[in-house]
Amino acid sequence: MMTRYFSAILAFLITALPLGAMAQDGYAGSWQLNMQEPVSPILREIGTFHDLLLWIITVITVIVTALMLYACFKYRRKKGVKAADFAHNTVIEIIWTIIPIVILIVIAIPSFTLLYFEDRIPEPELTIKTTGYQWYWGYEYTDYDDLEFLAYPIADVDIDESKGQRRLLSTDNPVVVPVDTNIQILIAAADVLHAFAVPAAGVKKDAVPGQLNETWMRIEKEGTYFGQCSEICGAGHSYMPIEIKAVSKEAFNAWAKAQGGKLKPKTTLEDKGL
Ligand SMILES: [Cu+2]
Repeated sequence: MMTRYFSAILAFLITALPLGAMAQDGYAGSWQLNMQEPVSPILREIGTFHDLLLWIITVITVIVTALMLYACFKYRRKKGVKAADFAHNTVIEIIWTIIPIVILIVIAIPSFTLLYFEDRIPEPELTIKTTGYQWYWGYEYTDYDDLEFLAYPIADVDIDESKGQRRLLSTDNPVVVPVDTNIQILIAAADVLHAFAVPAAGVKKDAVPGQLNETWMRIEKEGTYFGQCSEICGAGHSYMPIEIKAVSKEAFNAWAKAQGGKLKPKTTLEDKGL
């Protein structure tokens, strides 16, 4: 029974690992094991932190397994050998307290740095407010007058894969954003908890009714990036995808104009006499 279980895992790893290299841009490929290709600084930092943790956990697992195997064989019951009966060893107790503290500090410093890095961008160049509804997303480009829309998934029968559309991921109104721009994302919810998540940009934040959450992204590569609501929010939870189209700044301006979006005059504190 156990052998069959382990050979199933082994078979999965052998098949999955080479295929894992077939990662696609903007969405998870079949059998993909690792994270998506980063297109925003946040996901790159998350990847670096993930690799650090992977090293730490691998080294700990190897050392502990080796130690256990060694102890099992070396101190197994043998004829004529009397077991030692001491119970304490001050030196070893100090060592196994200090080492975990050091490991936790090594993890905590980059972890908190990353949390604050993801939290907000000091000088956003564009702001998009997104609102989660049961079951679709609404978007407002708050720097513009009258640039807001709702985005619903495209029905299975209407999906055209030749146009790059993907089932349960493509929407009728993709969120168009300019590349190389600091985009502040404000996240709200109108009814229940949702979560706004775009894996390729390393973005995932809860949408909470009565609260405005914030995160940011800076997409460095033109393309289409998909995400999904990531907080179980009811019967239609799997039908509220997020589709982001990153285009050049010129193409973005042309799109905003075509949508009827008029840029609001920027107001600074100085303009208000403060
Ligand atoms: Cu939702």
